[in-house]
Amino acid sequence: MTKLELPALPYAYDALEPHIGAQTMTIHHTKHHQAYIDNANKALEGTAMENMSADEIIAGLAGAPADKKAALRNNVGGHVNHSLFWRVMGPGGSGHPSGELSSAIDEAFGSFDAFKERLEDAGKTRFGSGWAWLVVQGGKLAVVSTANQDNPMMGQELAGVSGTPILGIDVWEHAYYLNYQNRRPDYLKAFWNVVNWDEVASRYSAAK
Ligand code: MN3
Repeated sequence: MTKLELPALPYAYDALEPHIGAQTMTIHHTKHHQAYIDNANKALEGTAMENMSADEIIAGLAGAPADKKAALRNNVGGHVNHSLFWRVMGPGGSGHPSGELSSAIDEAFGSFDAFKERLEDAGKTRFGSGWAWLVVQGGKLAVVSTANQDNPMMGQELAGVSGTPILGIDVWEHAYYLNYQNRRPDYLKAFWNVVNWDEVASRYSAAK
């Protein structure tokens, strides 16, 4: 059977300072993400989904056993979401997209600044816990948000939105509380300092 495993963080825990602190990154990666993985592996045990990839599992939740569906949705969702989140961040980013991703953002949203405002709004207006996403939908870019650990790849019926995420912002309090307390908008503004645009661009090329 396949077991889901915690992916190594591609940079040091303090690499995103001062925007996201080392303590937040350490707890988020080794405790929160690990807990999703442990619970996902428990829920997968003995099911026909054991040998599927995490992406396949969340895209195929409709076919999951009824008594496992909620656990798989929350925990494989949490694993997929955080696996993307660590990769689309990094130290020393350029601060802005380039090439065909930059043109696609201008085309979809009018300008890079207008896009940033849209994604920040999606994060601010997500009540409670969830994610703000930049997704590719039918070859075009869109901004959406999901509740809890839902992912646009789960599809319209479950997640309320669809698409392939290429950038995601975790707006659960555990992602920002130690640095920003209740000030989610400040965290969202600071997030732009840690985006790895090369990674987002390569995900865009693969998804479009
Ligand atoms: Mn999280």
